Amino acid sequence: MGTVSTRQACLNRREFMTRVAAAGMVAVAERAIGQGAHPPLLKAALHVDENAEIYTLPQDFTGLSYESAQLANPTFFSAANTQLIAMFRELSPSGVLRLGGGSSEYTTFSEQAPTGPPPFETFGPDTSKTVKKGTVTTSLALRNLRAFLDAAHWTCLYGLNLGQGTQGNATVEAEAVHRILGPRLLALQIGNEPDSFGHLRPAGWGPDDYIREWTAFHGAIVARVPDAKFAGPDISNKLSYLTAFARIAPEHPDIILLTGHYYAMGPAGRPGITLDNLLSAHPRMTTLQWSSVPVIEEAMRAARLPFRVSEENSCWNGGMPGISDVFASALWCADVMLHFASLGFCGVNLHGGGMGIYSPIVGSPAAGFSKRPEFFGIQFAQRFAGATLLKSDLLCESDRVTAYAARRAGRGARADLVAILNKTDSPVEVTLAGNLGGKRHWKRMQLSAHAVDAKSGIEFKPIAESRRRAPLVVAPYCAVLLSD
Ligand code: BDP
Repeated sequence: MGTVSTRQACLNRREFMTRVAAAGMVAVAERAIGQGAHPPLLKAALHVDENAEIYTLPQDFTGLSYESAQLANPTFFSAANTQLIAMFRELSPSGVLRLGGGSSEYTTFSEQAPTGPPPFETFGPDTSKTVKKGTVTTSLALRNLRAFLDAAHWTCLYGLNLGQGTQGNATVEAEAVHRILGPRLLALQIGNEPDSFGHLRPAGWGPDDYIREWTAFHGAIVARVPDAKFAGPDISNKLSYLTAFARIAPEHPDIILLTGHYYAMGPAGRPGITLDNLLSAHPRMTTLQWSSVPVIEEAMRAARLPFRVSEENSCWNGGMPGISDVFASALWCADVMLHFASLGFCGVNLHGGGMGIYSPIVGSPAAGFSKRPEFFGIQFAQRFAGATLLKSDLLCESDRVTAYAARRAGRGARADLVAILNKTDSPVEVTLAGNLGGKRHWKRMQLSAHAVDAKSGIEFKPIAESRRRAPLVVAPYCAVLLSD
């Protein structure tokens, strides 16, 4: 992993001119700053270095995350749930479904289906108030899950219960999951957020204790399922657990992936959980911090493994109404997914389910499903799956304007995919410098809504090409995708 090289610079006008001059983009600067600029119009200049590749996103970059408890209703993830399968496929032709979350510490596995109807039809994001006791996963649920994944062409990152489960039960479950999901199983995870086991373990329990427990579960599972593959540690925020896990990874070639969670803000209800914070360059994070990135990069190096954000969303404790379920969350989601890709992270799973406030898809088989704003943000970022991000410099007066450029496979040497995200309330005029500019004709798609706090009417769709050589203006609270 190299250092982060997609740079978004926040500059005042004078710094902007200096940087632009240093970058040999004086002509661009003259046009961008221009005569008679109106104060509300932000100016930006994008330069892409087509010789500097950052990272190629894998085809399974996009993912969703659901609570393990959802498996207690075996008809939810099943071939009969055709509407949900179609929505998964609209998001990605080959995504990753992660099952885990807080409820995974309360489920047990049984070959025998419990008598009576399932305890619920759907199970949304776990919060401290969720009743989650006694959920049972059966072989029937796993067979239905396999059919669901086959129909969606997705794979599964499957969480086992380390928090409160027994080694014996996890081993039986792992064997069934491995056998039934077959090639649809990407990896098993042992435990959800072990760094937050405070309520489940004695005081002083730490990373070494976690590694000891993990190693015991792992040993028992591979004794029964020698081909099993593993991911972890699925941490909430304490990096010492990631570092400890990365340290033992080389001893276990069956560990194929490092994982951790990210929530931009939280808990829901706390002061400071605002639209403004969500759209800021670096939302005040309560989980992984931006300063965590070097530690994650070091873990990737030590383990020689990729890192996936296996669970993420805008605000933990179930999400914040008016923030996690409005258009701003779509802009945030598209931006953070591409930002994580630019760090070389191999995928992102947006958490949700049920009627979850931050869930990209809500609903149930009986009532039908609908798309929430983040759905469209994911679709925006998904356009980069399989593409190679290139080093890009965006010079702009606001750090809430971001840009990513990539080259898609088999389409020549030039950057042919450019995203510009405007998370401000001003229009931004963007000058495409160097090879990006000139006479090239870009097809344009737009992620937009009638208002930043809109709950419906969110669109990600092609828009008519503007007049040739007209300046590229990205509307307030809007993201544009150019492809040629
Ligand atoms: C995470 C848990 C997940 C919750 C989420 C939240 O893994 O189960 O749904 O927090 O609080 O820590 O929204």
